[in-house]
Amino acid sequence: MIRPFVGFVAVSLLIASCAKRPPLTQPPQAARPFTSSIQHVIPLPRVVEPRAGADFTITADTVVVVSPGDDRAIWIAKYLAEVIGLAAAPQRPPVEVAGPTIPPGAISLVLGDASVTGPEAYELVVAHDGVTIRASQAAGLFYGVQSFRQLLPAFIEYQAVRPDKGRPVVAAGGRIADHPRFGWRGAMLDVSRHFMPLDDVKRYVDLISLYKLNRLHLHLADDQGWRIEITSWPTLATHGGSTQVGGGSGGFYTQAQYVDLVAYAADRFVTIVPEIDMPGHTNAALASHADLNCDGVARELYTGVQVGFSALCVDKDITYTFIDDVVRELAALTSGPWLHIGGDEVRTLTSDQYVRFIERVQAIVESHGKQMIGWDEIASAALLPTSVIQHWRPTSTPAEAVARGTRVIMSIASKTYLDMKYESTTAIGLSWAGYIDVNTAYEWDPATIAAGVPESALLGVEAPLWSETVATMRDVEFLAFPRLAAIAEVGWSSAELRDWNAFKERLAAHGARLTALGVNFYRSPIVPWPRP
Ligand code: TNX
Repeated sequence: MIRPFVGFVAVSLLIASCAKRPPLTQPPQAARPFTSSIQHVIPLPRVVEPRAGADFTITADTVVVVSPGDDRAIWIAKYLAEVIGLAAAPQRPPVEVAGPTIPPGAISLVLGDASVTGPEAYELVVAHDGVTIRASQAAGLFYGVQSFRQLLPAFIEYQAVRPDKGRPVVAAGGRIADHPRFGWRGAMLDVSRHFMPLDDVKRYVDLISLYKLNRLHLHLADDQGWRIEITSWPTLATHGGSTQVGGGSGGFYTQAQYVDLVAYAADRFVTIVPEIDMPGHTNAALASHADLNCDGVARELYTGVQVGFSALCVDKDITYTFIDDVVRELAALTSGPWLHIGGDEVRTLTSDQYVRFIERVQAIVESHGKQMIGWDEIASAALLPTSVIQHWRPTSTPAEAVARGTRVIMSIASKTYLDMKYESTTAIGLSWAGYIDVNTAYEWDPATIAAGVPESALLGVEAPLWSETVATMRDVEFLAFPRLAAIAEVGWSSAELRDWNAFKERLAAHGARLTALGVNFYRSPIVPWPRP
């Protein structure tokens, strides 16, 4: 009787050790808390009121009840049931559409509660006899669920958790009332320097949505790779996407995959913001189509890490035919209102050529119904009120454009660049904008960091992850976590409530959840992680 079981275990271990990302195993059986403190939610909510004796225990009888008539609310209820998984019972909690009375002991999701104002606001009440999450709009309901998730024990996040361990699954009692400071809370992933398979990008969406981030900006084209299929110019992806930094085989997303990603992210209240960098950072396009070069000669594919050497031929008509085709196709595939055109680090054009180019591209983007975003260099052009600057250079400020009414996404490199090393000995990452340990990513304010860019000019914050040194999802996770949790709090939480010493305690408590999620995070020595 014992032998087949041993064999099964051995085979399971073998499978686990061969898989790219090993399936997560049972958590260690050492004492694990059966709940998480309501004081430890990240990003920090506006109001947190712990209530002693109000803990709620999930049992085999627990149901998730949701307001009728809204597909998104029902989807969120199912998402919550999936998060709870098999931690408390042999089956996931069933999802029921609410009737006139809520059964006692239910987790109840109430959508359309006008008393909870704001598109992303929610109220969460955990009591001994039931849980209620209320919001006026679906995004708020989703964020209420994400906060509730953090009140449950970290072990629910293990994929392999089974109910036969007899562990109670308890949500910490109390009340949270919450809404974000900024509407734009973003992460950027550079899939050009190193290509990231679709499933990795989806995992990133899952992880960022835990922290209530709501934008994923994808850097889809740069010198080293073109990563999105464009049916009217197919060679861009098949040739321009065929390599990456260091000479690997690269890759690209088909339009069907990209549409799937846009929908996957939208379910999690994350808007995909596609970027095609131009007129510089275009070697992959210049290598794919000879016509795009002023001399009519296709460039070689590039696998190094220099910047600033490439530019589209801005005086040729075909350049604008190309841009119109790319923008038209990408706009049609993208549900969100924004399209990012890069515009950074152009070193081979005159400023006149550059400005004329940006203004022409801006008109193309608008003609396809999208709003243009560009890196802060685009501030030298005449921008429409709908266009947005992404501010990244620590030594400059877009104050003049702000004075003319342009709005800004704050991505100042010295605070938000997730590709900077944590400290000098960090194995991967760059350091041109400095070392960024978790406290540096946390202790700054977006509304005072750049002269002449007040809170009223800010859409919000975004943390870019450039991938010159980032080859795998494990690398992505190592550089993003836990700094992205810090940036998420900068974007969501009220400035008056934020405090590094309190945050590092919450983050330390959060380590068990990252571990359970299988995240390869950096155990920064300045965070008091509990001893394993
Ligand atoms: C600057 S930030 C760049 C990128 C690099 C990054 C590396 C920006 C708009 N341009 O091309 O990948 O530095 O940190």
